[in-house]
Amino acid sequence: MTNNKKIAMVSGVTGQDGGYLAKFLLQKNYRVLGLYRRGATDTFSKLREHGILEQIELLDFDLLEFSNICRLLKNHQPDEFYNLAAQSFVAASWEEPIYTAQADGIGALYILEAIREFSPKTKFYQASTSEMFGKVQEIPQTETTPFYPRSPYGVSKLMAHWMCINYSESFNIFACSGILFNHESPMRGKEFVTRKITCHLADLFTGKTTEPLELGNLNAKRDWGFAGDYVEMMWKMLQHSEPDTYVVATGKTHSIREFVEEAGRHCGYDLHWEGSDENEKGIDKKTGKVIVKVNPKFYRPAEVEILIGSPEKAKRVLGWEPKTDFKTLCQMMILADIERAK
Ligand code: G4F
Repeated sequence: MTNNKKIAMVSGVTGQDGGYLAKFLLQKNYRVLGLYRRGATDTFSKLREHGILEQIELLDFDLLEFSNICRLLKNHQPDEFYNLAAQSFVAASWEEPIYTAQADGIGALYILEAIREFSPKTKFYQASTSEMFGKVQEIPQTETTPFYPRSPYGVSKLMAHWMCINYSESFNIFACSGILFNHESPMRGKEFVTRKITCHLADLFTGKTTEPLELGNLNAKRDWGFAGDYVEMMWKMLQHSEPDTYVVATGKTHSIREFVEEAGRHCGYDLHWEGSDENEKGIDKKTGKVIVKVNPKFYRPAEVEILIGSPEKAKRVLGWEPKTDFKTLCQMMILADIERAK
């Protein structure tokens, strides 16, 4: 019975996390209202690939349009609102700092205000990020680690994170913040480093290109998990008795270099590294071919050198654990891109 179904609103439904979360919620028998920004490129391809496009009710949404957000909350009174919409590419946030602050900081505040005014029973999930830890103050990072964001993106997300806590304490709104560490999948956008790597290696492997893969900082380390595992935590947070903040991570960290090596293995490459800094190259031992080279164009004005999160609270309080390890994730992504390249 449609009427008895819980209603979930998912902003950013056309993105990587939006697709996995919408699929998860449909399996839980929710009515999913998918909010998307008209004119976004590549709009519905991920939802189509998940096979759920027809099951989602799509609604126009813009993080910068307060009147639109108010109307949506007023008209639909959702049980749950998952705010996954954002300018999510860290590197772009130095080029578009003001837009990033408006979308990622003020946008979340608009939703909280609309909830406060028109739909106070709506439970709210905010997609916070390990980028808020930036220049990390302790290892591993937990819910109590002090923040030190290193990009306009990280600073903007930190504003939204604190607004969540503030609205929860001030107005009794059920607002949770999930501090998600990097999470990837075959649906990841190609601007992010993991998918950039697997797409390019798949093109090399299938002969679609002969050009080496160009990357920036190979030494940065990330705690990479699988997006499909992480969306379950978003939902679990909103089912708990109290709103709270949770780190969502695997507790393991790997460098960009290691990701390239691991994905490369599935293409038959055995990489060794020559040179240093911008002269470094990843060369296939068998053929002598240059597979990877560094291009300083991809360096960032301020780098987050290492991220590693502790999922201890997520396990202790909500019984959640990541299921997919680093090697399985690399394999899943490279095999999917080889298939697509063929
Ligand atoms: O894949 P990335 O672009 O992800 P980043 O910056 O860590 O951000 C992602 O994770 C955050 C959670 O921590 C999210 F909040 C955020 O929305 C996004 O999903 O870059 C990862 C690392 C960086 O250190 C970067 O400098 O890879 C390094 N890198 C090296 N070469 C590169 C490249 N990154 C990209 N995108 N492209 C390169 O060529």
